[in-house]
Amino acid sequence: MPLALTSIQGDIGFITLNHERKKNALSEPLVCEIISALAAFREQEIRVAILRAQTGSTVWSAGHDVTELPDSHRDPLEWQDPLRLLIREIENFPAPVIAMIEGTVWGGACETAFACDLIVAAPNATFAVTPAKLGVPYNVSGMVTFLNAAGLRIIKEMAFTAQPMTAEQAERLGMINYVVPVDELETFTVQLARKITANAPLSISVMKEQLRILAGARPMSPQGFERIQGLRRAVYSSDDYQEGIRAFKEKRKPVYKGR
Ligand code: KGA
Repeated sequence: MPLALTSIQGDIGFITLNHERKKNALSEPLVCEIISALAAFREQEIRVAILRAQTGSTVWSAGHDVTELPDSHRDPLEWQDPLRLLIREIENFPAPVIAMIEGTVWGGACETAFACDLIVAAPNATFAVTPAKLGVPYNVSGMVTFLNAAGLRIIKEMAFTAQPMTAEQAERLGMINYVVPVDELETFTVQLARKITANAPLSISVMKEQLRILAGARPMSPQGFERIQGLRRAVYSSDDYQEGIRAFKEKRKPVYKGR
C-alpha cells in the first residue's frame, strides 16, 4: 500500500500521508514517496500542492522516524537525511505548498509544516518542537525554519519545553494562517488554493523563491558555523543522545544526565 496517496483536482495536487499505523512518521520510504509525488506535480504543472493526512487523523505526523536516527556519533540530521531532503523539496517546489493539518504535529513534522508556504489547521491540531525531548541537536537550517515561523521567544519556549502548542495559540501568534472547523477544513483549503491558482504562476513562483532566499539569508561566519557543528557533535556523541533514542525504542521516559 502506498505510504503517500496523490490525487489531482484541476491544477491543485493533493498528497495524503497514509501510514496511520506508524502515525505518518517521516521514514525514508514515506519521504521518498512524498518527494516523488512533488516531482510528478512539477511535471504536471500543478499550481498548488496540498500536504495532508487522512480525514479524521488524530496525528498529522509523528515527525522523524526515530528508529532511523543513528544511535550515536553520527549527525542525525545531516544534509542527505530524509527530513532534510523533504524540507528542501517543499521549499524548492516552484508553486505554493499548503499544509492542511488535522491532528498533532511533532518535531520534524512541525518543521515540515512550517516549511510549507501556508498552513490551515483544524482546532485539534497541535504543534510541538521536540528535539529536547529526544536529546537531538537540531541542525542549523532546521533552526532557521523554526525561527522564520514565529518570534524568537515563542520558538525558544517551544524548543526548550517541547510542549505541544494548540492551533488556536499558533494562529494567534501568526505561526499558522487559519484555524477552521474540521468539517470545513478541506473545502476551505481548496478555496484558498483556488485564490492562488487564479493568479499568475510565474509571479508566484519567483516571489516564493525570493522569499526563500531572503528568509534564509542569515549572516554567519565560517568560524560560527564550525563552532555550532562542534557543539552539535558533542551532543550527538553524548550519553544523553543515546539515552533519548534508546528510551523511545524501549517506550519509556528518558533519564538525562547532561553529559
Ligand atoms: N518514529 C518512529 N515510530 C513512531 C514514531 C516516530 N516518530 N511515532 C510513533 N511511532 C510508532 C510507535 O512506536 C508505534 O509503533 C506506532 O507508531 C504507533 O504509535 O506499533 P509500534 O511498532 O509500537 P503509538 O505511540 O502507539 O500511537 P499513539 O499512542 O496514538 O501516540 C501517538 C503519538 C504521536 C503521541 C506517539 O506515537 C508519539 O509520541 N510519537 C513520537 C512523537 C515525537 O516525539 N516525535 C518527534 C520525532 O523526532 C523528530 O522529529 C526530531 C528529529 N526531533 O525532534 O529532533
